[in-house]
Amino acid sequence: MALLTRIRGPRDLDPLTPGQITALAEEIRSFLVDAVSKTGGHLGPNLGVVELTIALHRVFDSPKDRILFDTGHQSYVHKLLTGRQDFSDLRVKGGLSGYPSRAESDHDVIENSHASTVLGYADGLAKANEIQGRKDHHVVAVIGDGALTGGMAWEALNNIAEAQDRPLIIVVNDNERSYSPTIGGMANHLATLRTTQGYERFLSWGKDALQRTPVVGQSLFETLHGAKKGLKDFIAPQGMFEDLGLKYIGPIDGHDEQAVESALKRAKGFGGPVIVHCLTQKGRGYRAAEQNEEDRFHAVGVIHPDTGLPVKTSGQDWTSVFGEEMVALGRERQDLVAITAAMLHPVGLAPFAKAFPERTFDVGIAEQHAAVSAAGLATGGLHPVVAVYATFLNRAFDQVLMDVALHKCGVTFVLDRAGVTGTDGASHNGMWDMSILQVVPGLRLAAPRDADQLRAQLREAVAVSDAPTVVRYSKGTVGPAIPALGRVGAMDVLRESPEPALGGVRADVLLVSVGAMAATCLEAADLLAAQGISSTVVDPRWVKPVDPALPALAAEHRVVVTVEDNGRVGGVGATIAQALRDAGVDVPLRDFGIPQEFLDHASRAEILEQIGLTGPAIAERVASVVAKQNLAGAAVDA
Ligand SMILES: Cc1ncc(C[n+]2csc(CCOP(=O)(O)OP(=O)(O)O)c2C)c(N)n1
Repeated sequence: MALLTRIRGPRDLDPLTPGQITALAEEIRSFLVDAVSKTGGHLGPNLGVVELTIALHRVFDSPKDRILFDTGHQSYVHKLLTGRQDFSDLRVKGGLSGYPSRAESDHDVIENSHASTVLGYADGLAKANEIQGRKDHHVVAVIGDGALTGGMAWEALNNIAEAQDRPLIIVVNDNERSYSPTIGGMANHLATLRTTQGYERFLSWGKDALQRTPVVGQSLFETLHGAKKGLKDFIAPQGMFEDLGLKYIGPIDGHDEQAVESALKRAKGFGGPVIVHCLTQKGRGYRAAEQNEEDRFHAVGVIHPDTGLPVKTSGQDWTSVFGEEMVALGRERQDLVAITAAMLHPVGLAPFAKAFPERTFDVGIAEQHAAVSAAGLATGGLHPVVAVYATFLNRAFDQVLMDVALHKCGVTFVLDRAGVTGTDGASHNGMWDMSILQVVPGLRLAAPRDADQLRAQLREAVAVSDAPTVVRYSKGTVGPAIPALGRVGAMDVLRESPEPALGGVRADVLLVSVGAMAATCLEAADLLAAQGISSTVVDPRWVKPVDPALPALAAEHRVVVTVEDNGRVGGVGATIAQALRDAGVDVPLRDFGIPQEFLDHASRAEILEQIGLTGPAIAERVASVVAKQNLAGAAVDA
């Protein structure tokens, strides 16, 4: 790493010769493979942007010039060139974040890591430069072809194009893939066709692909086809961008550093909005990644660097339980369709897509569209299952509310990675869904505690045809099955306590466990029992609406405790507290959940420990509440 270790900041790149730059790129690639194979992380995307990032930092002067990365998973090379070369604790508590992080460096500007926002930020920053007279400051936004499928990117382009003399450089990092090949991404298709295909092939590709795919779709095909433009306009991508009012430079070989540099220099001098279209290869230079069909090692766990194979295999995960059950359901019900927002494999829909390709829709990184399109599918007589990561449903809140719920559409949303996910940091924790969805009239929300419940509740969810249903579960391996001992109302009883005498107390504590917190609640109950405190543990299964039997059951206990892997504000605990008040049940309630904070990256276990969502921490706090109750009771008796 003779060259890399000499790069302490971007300006150290300036004196390098072309030969040294090639050598540096090679060093960076072997550094990335070595480091990321030990920690896990976004290997493929970063291997693809090595030359591009070097060129960006040679041509622009960060942090004076703002270099922004959409999503931010491709910022490892940027980190290496801006003084951060200790990757030993990447994504580990206290170590480097897996995304840009403003706490880490002045060179990092945005860290939201939800896709397709970078052009919006860039628009705002460029306007700020203009208003404040910073003529020599540049704004450069790097966006992937995948992120370009998101509607927000196009809303921003529409605005950016309006100011012809406001400088803003958009670098399209076109590797033709999101995780899987980008579907409907016009930049990559048009670029491919510009270099390799002719007009006739474009037309036949257009008929075949555009009519069925998102973003570009039928109407764009017709516009292109029907507009009677010249051949050049059909096959040259600048037509489309320049029609929008954006200068287009490209396509550039994104692995030819010199070529990228010279394109960026032209763009820098242009003085208005300009697109630099770079063609790159995800996983470049690492065979295992280049050959990986599924996602080119978009994100890996710990792997053997020589083979790319995972170091450890874990038990069955929630995602695959869902994936298998979807195939079974698909066989039983012809009306079942599946929607993914560019994450077919990560959300477990690949087996369904294989079995029922005509009933699977990849809509691009377009969660809002996924929800509205699902409303349309439901209105048309089908039952859509929209599978997304919990945190990304945030973006489609209004569509869930107004388009699905208001229209009483039978759509099932399956939220993977709900709750604390940890290593991806604040933006990826799925801690919002059970709060924002509480406000949606008619919506029913299930939080399965184990694989059996996931299968059962998915079936119950897709049976609802007149309202949105949601099934949410955690990241990673499913724990062992936790059988129900009985039922109260529709709630599973996981730990029983004796039937009370009329008006009497059943047990000291009623623990209401949400989803995967069941094992934690049972552990807390055991620890409380060891201190002579009795408890009942129930799993409501469907946490919205509140089970009508819950207030009466609560009234048979001295303290009610709710435990959820979701933000405390407006979550299940808060909703149950309201239901108890409405029913006139005044039993004290303590709600355990995630504090409403942006949590720094760390493992799930470390975060749960830190926020007190463990059996011992819950037992300790509940014991002190019970002790206070005892004291209060004793005072009343005296
Ligand atoms: C709103 C939102 N939905 C989904 C994701 C998950 N996601 C992260 S990266 C990615 C693919 C990005 O593809 P592209 O922009 O082309 O970047 P590349 O990884 O190919 O460089 C997706 C779907 C996200 N970050 N944000």
